[in-house]
Amino acid sequence: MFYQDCAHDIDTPVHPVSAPDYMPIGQLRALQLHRLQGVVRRIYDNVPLTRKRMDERGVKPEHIQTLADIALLPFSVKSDLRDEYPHGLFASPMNEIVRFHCSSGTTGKPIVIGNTRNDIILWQQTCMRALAMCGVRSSDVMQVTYGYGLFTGGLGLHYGGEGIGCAVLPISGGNTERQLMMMRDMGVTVIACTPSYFLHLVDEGHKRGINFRTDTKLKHGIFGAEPWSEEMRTKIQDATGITAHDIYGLTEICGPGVANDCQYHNGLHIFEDHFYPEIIDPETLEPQPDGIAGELVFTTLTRTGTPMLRYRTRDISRLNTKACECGRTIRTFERVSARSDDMLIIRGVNVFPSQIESGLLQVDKVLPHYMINITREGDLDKLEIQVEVTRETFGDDIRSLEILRSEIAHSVQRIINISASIRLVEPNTLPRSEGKIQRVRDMR
Ligand code: DLL
Repeated sequence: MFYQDCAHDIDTPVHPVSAPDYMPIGQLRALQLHRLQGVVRRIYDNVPLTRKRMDERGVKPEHIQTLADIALLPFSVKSDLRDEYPHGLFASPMNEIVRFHCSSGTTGKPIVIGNTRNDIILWQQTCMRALAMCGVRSSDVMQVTYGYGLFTGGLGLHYGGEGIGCAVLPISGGNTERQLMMMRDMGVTVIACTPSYFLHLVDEGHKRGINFRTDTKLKHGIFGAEPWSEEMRTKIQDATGITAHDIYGLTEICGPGVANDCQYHNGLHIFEDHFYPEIIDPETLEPQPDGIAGELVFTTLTRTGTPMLRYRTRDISRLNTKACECGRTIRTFERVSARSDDMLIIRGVNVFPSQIESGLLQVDKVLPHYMINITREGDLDKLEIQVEVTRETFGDDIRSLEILRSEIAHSVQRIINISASIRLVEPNTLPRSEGKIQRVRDMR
C-alpha cells in the first residue's frame, strides 16, 4: 500500500492512512472489544503461562463481554518474557514468524519478540500513521538514524517511511561526520533519531559552520526511544527551525508507532485500535481513571506473533481527558518522562545496572564494588563507571593499569553495546550500605 499521490498537507485533516485516527468513538470501542475478545482467545489457546494465570483466576475468554472486563485479565511483565525465553509467549507457530526483534533484559539474555507477516504489515501501518501525523509526505527524504537490527527503531521507521512513499536513507546510528554530509547532500527533510543524538549532530554541525535553517532542508524530527522534555523540544526547534515530534513505543508492543504527537503537541495519540491503553497504580495495580498519573499498560489487540495482555511498561504517564484540536478521536497520554523501575536509558539504549555488573565482574582483579555515574556533556549522555580493583593492581606500572581499564571497558561494552569510561579506584573507596545499595548516580 503506497500513498505517493497524497497531496495533503499537515492542516488537511485526513491523510489516507490516518482514517482510523478519526473513527467515531462508538465504532472504535466496538472494534476494540471485538479485537480484545479475539486476542484473549488466541493467547488462551496458545500461551500456556497466560492460560494458567487465567485459569487460576477463574477467567475464561468468554468472560470478556465489555472493555471494562479487561481488568479481569492477568498482567504481563518483562520478566515473563525472560522466564519464557526465547519463544514461550509466542502465540503463532514458528512457520508463521517472519522476523524477531529483541530488547535487553535484566540478565545477559535479551527478550525476544516474534512477528508474523501480519504483525509486520500492521506495524508498518501504525508507523505510517505516526509519520503522517508529523506531516511526513511522499515528497520527503527521511534519514533514519535509529539503529537497524534487533532494535526496533531503524526498521520500524524505515518501513513506515517507505510505506508513506518517501525516500528513506537507512544510515543507522553513529558516524556524525557522514550523517551531516549526507543530510546536506541528499536534501534530507526528515530525520528520525533519538533527541539526544540529534542535539549532538546539531552541536557538531554548528562547530563546522552549518546553519541548519539555510544549509539543510530539514523540516521534521521524529524523536523518541528515550525520555525528553518540552524544554528540549524548544531547544531543538530554536536551534534548527524544524518541528520536533515525539514518537513512543517499546519492543514488547511492536517498537515505535504505538503513539505519536500531532502538530498541536497535546500529548501522544495512541493508535488504540491496535494498542489498548490503561493506566494503573503501580503499587495496588488498580486501573486509574483518565487524568490520573500511573503506569502505562498496553494490550495488543491485533498482534499474532507475540501478543501481549495488559503489558506493564513501567513508564509513568496519564491519559488526557481533553480531546485534541486536531480532531482525532484516539486518546492521548502525557509524554513519558519517568519509569517506575531502574532501567537506565543511556544514549537511547536500555541498560540495566546488573548488565554492567556482569560485564565488570567477568574481568579478573575487579572487586564487586562499583558506582555508575551518568552525566550529560553538551547534549550527549556520558557513562562513567568507578570500580574497585585489587590493591596489588595499583603496584603495577601505568601501562598495565591502562590495559586493565581497557579490558574492563570492552567487557562492559560487549554486554551493553555502548562505551563507558572506566575509573579504577582503590578497595574500600566507594560507599557501602547496610540496606539497599545505591549504585547509580544519574546526574542528567
Ligand atoms: O525504544 C522503541 C522506539 C524506537 C521508540 C524508536 C521510539 C523511537 P525499547 O528499546 O524497547 O523500544 O525501549 C522502550 O523506551 O518503555 C520508554 O521507557 C522509552 N521510550 C521510548 N519512546 C519514548 C518516548 C524503543 N518518546 C522504552 N519518550 C519505553 C520517553 C520513551 N520514553
